[in-house]
Amino acid sequence: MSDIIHVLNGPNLNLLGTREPAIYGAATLADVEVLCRETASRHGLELVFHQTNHEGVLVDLIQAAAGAVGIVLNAGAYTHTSVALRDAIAAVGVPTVEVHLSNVFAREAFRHHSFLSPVVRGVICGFGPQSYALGIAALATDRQARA
Ligand code: CA2
Repeated sequence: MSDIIHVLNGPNLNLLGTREPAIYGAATLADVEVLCRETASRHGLELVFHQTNHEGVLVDLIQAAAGAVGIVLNAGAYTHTSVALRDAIAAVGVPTVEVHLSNVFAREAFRHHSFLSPVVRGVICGFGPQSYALGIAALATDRQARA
């Protein structure tokens, strides 16, 4: 196994910090990346960080994470629609934490269902950018427990 954690971001997350601050906060995706890099380095892990607006590219990125310590995935709206992402997570067999900035359960009913939750290691939502840091810490702790 490598020492790498992949943080993958789905559609529209490139807009973070520029619109809808009441829901998603003021931090930009670049700020989230800095937080993830600091958290990974504290746990002695390397970080790969990507954002894409395209479902198939997310499938490719999940497959490319084969052999990694884990994946922290904010699939954005694809969380609620994508069988392809669910199949990719199940197929690659890398422990994956589904993260959301917002508390999806306090929002519209269509955000309460995730196609991904049944095949991930765990879900963290509602803590803003800290959801990502908590996801990285959880994967690092899991890895220690396995060692
Ligand atoms: O809370 C989350 O992290 C979400 O994954 C964000 C998705 C949403 O569809 C999920 O239900 C919950 C939306 C990401 C869109 O991000 C924006 C950021 C700034 C401005 C507009 C959209």
